[in-house]
Order: sequence, then C-alpha cells, then structure tokens
Amino acid sequence: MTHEKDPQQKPVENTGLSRRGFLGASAAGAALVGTAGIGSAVMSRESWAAAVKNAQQNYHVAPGELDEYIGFWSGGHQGEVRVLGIPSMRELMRIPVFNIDSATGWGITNESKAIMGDSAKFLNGDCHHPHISMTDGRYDGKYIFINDKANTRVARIRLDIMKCDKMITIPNCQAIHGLRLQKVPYTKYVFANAEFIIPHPNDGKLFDLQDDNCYTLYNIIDAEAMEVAFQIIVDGNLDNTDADYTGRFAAATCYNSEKATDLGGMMRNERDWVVVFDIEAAEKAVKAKKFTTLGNSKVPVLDGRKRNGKDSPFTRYIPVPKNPHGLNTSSDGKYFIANGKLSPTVSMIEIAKLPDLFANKLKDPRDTIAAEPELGLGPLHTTFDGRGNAYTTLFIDSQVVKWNMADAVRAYNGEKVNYIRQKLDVHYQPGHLHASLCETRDADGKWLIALCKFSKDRFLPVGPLHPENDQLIDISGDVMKLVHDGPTYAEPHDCILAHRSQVKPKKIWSRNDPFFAGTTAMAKKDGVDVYSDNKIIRDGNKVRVYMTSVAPSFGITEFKVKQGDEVTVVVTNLDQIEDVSHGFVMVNHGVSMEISPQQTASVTFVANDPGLHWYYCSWFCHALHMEMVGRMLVEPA
Ligand code: RUQ
Ligand code: CUA
Ligand code: CA
Repeated sequence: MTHEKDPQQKPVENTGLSRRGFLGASAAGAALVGTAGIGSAVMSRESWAAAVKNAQQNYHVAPGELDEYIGFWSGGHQGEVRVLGIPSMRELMRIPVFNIDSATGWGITNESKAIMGDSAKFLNGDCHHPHISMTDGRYDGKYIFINDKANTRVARIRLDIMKCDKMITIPNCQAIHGLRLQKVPYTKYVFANAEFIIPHPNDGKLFDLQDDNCYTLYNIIDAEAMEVAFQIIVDGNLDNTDADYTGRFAAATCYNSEKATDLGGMMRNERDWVVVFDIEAAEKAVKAKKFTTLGNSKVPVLDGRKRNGKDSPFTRYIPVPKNPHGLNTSSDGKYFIANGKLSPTVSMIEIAKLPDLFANKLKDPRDTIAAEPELGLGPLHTTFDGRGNAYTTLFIDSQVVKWNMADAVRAYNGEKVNYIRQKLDVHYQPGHLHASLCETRDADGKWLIALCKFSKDRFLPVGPLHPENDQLIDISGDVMKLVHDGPTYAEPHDCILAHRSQVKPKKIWSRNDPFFAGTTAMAKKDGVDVYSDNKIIRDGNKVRVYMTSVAPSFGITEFKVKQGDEVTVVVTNLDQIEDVSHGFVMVNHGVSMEISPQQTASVTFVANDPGLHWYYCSWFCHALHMEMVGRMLVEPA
C-alpha cells in the first residue's frame, strides 16, 4: 500500500478516502481504507475487489488487432478532423476540412474548392465540436458535423468516404462555437451557436453592444440540405449547446448576458443563463410565415428575446451561476447540465419540467433546476457512463470528478448523501471530456477521454509550443483509472467516440460518386468517359487533360500546352485494389492531389512558365512508383 509514486494517489474529497485506497494493488487493503469513508462512497469488500479488477480493462491493441471504438477529434485552429482508434489512441486518418492539405489536395482540387464555396478564400479555420448524426438517439454513422469559429462556418463530413462534402457560411453571424445535433427522431437539424454579439445591420455605425439592434442568433440548420432553416435572435451571447431526447428542446449556455465588450463587464452579473429553445414552436412559427429576415439573407429569423419581461414563444431563460460553459444532455435524457466554470457547481435542468416552463405553469424558471452539485474548481464539460454517473472536468483543479446524478438530486433536496465518487488528477487543465457513446442512449461507460489543454512536463520537450494531452481513462469499473497519455497537435477541443460497428466506410470509391459529380459532368460535356478515356480537350485558352491511372502509370505521360493556357488535369484512378491510391503533382506549380481507387480528381492551374515540367505520382503505389511520371511541355506564347 505504499506506492509513493502513484500519480493517482490523492485524497478523494469529502470521503476521507485516499486514491491509494481506490487503486492499490491489494483489494483487501483497499476495503479496509474504504470502511473509513462516509456516505455512499463506501464500497463493500466485494465491490472494491471488483473495482480494482474491473479497472484493468485492456487498452493494449496488439499489432494486427483492431480497436473497438472509432474516435473523431477536432483539430481546433488547425482546422481538420482526426480519426483515432480507441483504446489504442492511434491516429488512423486525418480529414481536412477548414484547412488546406497538401497530401490530399484539399483546398487545391476543384472538387474541394467547389465544396468550400465562397469561403475557399480562407486558408484557416477553428473547429471545436464534431458530432455524429443520429437516428432515434443513436449514432447512424452517416455524417459528422463540425463548426468553424474563425470563419463562421459549419461543415459536414460524409462518413462513408471520410471526406467533407458540404460547407456553409452562416449569415448574419460572427463565430460559430457550440454545435450539436438533433438526436430524436433523427438528425434533421444541426444546432449552431453564433457566439459573438454584433450590430444589425453591421454597417460600421455601431461599435457598442447595448443598442437593441445588437444581438446574436441561434442557428437551426437543415442537416441534409445543409442550409440554414431558420435563426432565433437571443438575449446575451451563446456558448455551448445540446439537444434533448424528445426532439422538442435544445439548450445553450450564455456567459455574456451583460452584452459587455470587456472581461470585467462579462463577469458583472452574478448569474447568466441557459436559454432553452422550443424547436417545435419555432418550426411552427416559420411554417406560419411569422418571421422576418436580415440584410440580404433570405433565412427566416424569429425573435427569441424577452420583451418587457415577457418571454417569446420559442425561448425561456433559466438563470444559472455566472459565466457557464459546457452544456451536456445526460444520456438518460433527464437533464441539461450547464457547467459552472466560474462557479464550482453544475446546474442540472430537469427536461421533464420544460413543457410546464413553456406553458407558463412554473412560478420561476429556476423551478426546473433539479440539483446544483458542487464539484470543484472550474467545471467546463460533463459526460456520462450510462450507469447514472456523470464525469466533469475541473479546469482549475486539473481533475476529472466522477459524481452520481441521483445522489446529487437527493443532496439538493436535503438528504445527507455524498454524490462525489472520485476525483482523478489529469495532466493538465482539462477542457472537454468524452465517454464512449455518451451522447446517445447507448452510453456504455467503458472509456473516457480527458482533453487536457496543457501537457507541461508529460512529454519530451519540443520547444515553447507544447502539445496538448488527451488522456485515456478506463471507467469500466467503479473507479477511474488513467491508462494512457496522448500528445495532440493544436487543438482538439472535443472528440466523439462511436463503436466501430456504427461507422462503415467504403474501401474504394463508388463510380459516379456525388463527390466528383461536377467533374464527371464536365467530362461528359467534353464527350469523355473518365473511366476509359485518355483525351486532351482544347477550348480556347482552356485545356482539359483527362487521364486514367493504373499502377504504375498515368494514361497520359506527355502533353503540350501554350504559355498562359488554363490547364485542368482530371485523373481517374482505375485501380480497384484497396489501398492503391495515386497522387498527381505538377512540379513547381503548387499542384498536388490524391486519387484513391475509383476516384476522379481534378486540379486547375495556369501554365505560365515555358519549358518542360515533370509531373509525378505522390502516393507510393507500386514498386515502380518512382517511375509513375509524365511531362508537360509549355510552348512559349
Ligand atoms: S468549448 S473547452 Cu470550444 Cu467546446 Cu469547452
Ligand atoms: Cu501511383 Cu505512386
Ligand atoms: Ca457573465
């Protein structure tokens, strides 16, 4: 029992237990310490033994073995989405979204530029919240949606090909932050918070925010069409959001009810709020054409602000301690949980009481609060294990606290129970945390990821810029056990874990996939079948070079253009063997793209430099990969 260096050894607050007691190798010894505890944190000798044993869930995935869970990590201000296997924490893939990617040609190819639309001019993004589409509160494996705070966008990733297929810029807003999906009956809507309050119209006349024409909007996006279905004006600003399991409600935290422009001002009020949206009521108003529009945008806009103390039909404001941050729906569907950040508490809003709140049957919106447990310093986000426990990150304490929701409610109602189960040190300053399947009815309480903002001394030094530290925690037993440190590059705000059976990507592309439909349509107009033809089409000073590729050669190994021609190279990879991806790089032209089996990809550039220019395949595809080359001759004008 003297594991002096045990990093998990720390007193468990309010229990009199030490972490050594929870995690010592000797179950019998642990049981002895356990009896010194009080309240519900006491475990029987049997459950201690089981706890120690259960916390031994294997996280080692041997070479050749596959992970049980697939995780999607936001790349933060790096802009991409990363795919990891859990529990190995191995990075499996990167999906470029709001960034430019040299390997796949994202942001370079015509197909990706068409998806990025007008916003292709931006080279940066800042994504935070990846979420998997659902049917009846369970992941359906179809899409991932993710926000871009930096350039006010929302993007969709098709999970069958693991590529971004839609990207939209949200009108009338600045900075999309919180993003969640409708869970029930299915992901018809994506809910997206525009964080910052701006003047409407934003025409350079107002710089202050107190004017009535300064506000922000809650965005309800049609997930299939990827168009903003409608927007709701709110009081205050918007931070994080989540939806319920009835399909009717969504909720968002507001930290700037003050409409302040500076730090001090944003902390002035003792309470900010959670705004709850009645999505059904809002939908009805839109259908009945009871909306306005803003500026040039045609998106229906509803006013969800309080007017003279009167609530709108679509919104209710529930006061919670100042500057809340994360908003998480418990996987049992009972609570919206607002995380206190500046307050050591989280506020549990009872979703079953919301119909009464909207029907004005409650005296006080605070009557919806089922409990407000005190957890520790800096609670930011909460996740769930499907067994009635919640886990909250404590940013300032650098801990994850495990607590029991039913006991928190009992304590709030005056019973003497201890709802804290365990506090585990993490390294360091955790923001989000995410337990396996926790956003769905299937929350299975096996693995938890704590996404730590600081890594400090946990890895070899790599200069002033440090990696972050995503830690894997085994929560399958009665105690949490830290099992792995995972360095990550800027900045995985959030991640999401699905069971591997819930995501079924294709191994090779389908012919005529909509991803490159625009390109094959262009080919058809040129009388070209991309699946067989190698042809050069001249169209004024535009030249379209259609070629196939089969390892290890391009269908066209030389072509000639005139200086100043706009050249479009279209490559279709005819290989049908899994994993035989080719690339196309035109040297000294900033041209690079991936062409995976049965994919068509295209890139357009201007041939400005007279002379011979080599092109080559950039993905190692064959023993003769180096020989997979061709030449372009640019004849002087
Ligand atoms: S927010 S660290 Cu961008 Cu998800 Cu809380
Ligand atoms: Cu084709 Cu390398
Ligand atoms: Ca505030």
